[in-house]
Amino acid sequence: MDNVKILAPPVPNVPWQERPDGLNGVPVWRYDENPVIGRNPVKGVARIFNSAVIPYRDGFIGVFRGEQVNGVPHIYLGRSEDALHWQFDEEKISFVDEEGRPFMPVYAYDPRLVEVEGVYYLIWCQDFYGAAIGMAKTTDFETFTRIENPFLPFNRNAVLFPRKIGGNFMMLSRPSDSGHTPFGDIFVSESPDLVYWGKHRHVMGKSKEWWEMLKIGGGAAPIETTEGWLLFYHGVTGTCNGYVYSIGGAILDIENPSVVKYRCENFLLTPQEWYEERGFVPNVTFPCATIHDSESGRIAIYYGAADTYVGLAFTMVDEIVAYIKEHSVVREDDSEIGRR
Ligand code: BMA
Repeated sequence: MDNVKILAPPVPNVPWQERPDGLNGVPVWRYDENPVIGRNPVKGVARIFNSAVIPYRDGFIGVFRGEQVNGVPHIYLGRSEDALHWQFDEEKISFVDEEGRPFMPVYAYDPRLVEVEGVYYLIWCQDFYGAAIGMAKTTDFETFTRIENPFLPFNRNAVLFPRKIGGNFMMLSRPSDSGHTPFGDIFVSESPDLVYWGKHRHVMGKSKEWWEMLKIGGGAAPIETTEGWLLFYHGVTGTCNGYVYSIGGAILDIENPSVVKYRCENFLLTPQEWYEERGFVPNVTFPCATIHDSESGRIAIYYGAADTYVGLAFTMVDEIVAYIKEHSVVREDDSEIGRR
């Protein structure tokens, strides 16, 4: 097996559980005490799911999609020593604009949390004449400064890369409609200053594989490895009873991430456990973050389950990269070699 390395700081306290016997060939396994976040996790919040966590100081911090008891989603801050047991603030995150005036989105969902050069960026979906991407930054998790919306509506799913490439910030996103979008490909855009975004390139589209033939969208922030950017994304299929969201894997070129080096034809995880198949929206596994340790190669994947819970799954960088490469099918329409 290739000796693949994660290129990121070590996180020795990454949550972890050894691989069980009896996997179906895919080197991804669930935490056996899933879900890690259950219903009614904090006063006024009925469900937490599709949420992002990151190492912070001696422990972990995260931004959580909390579905309030009035049904409207907002972002809540949570802290944890072990990334398994979380304490949430009762108040949703309130933002300020760049002049210091209060800003509260009408709604906010599917947050991501990515550190670039010591600044933590939140990216989420909010209202801007329909669903669009919102962004904010913080350095202390006390003041959250909203910055410009990066993209025009409609777009409901965006993920920042954890470092600049060629001097620019890079962001994956999935242009869409304002509803339950029955289409969608992943694009990448770049910006020198997080204000002006351009050089939009196609990364990859829905595929012929049945599990992702409706749409796809970026998931966790890409992990830099010696083989390229390891991306866990969501792939969606439509059935007679609704959408099914699985987790897919791809590896993008380090210097030009619009180029797909490998893309796994098989899903890496698909709804199977009760907390994935049963909930507010059945059959959803939706990755939003990983915690990964460059020393051991361990990767913990955080995913929303059935729009109701947060689940955790594990893999090893060398095993997952080998699996993606072994089962890779890159299509003509993937990468910037497609239409422009
Ligand atoms: C998508 C988003 C996600 C959600 C998924 C399944 O369009 O709204 O937040 O998990 O649908 O309901």
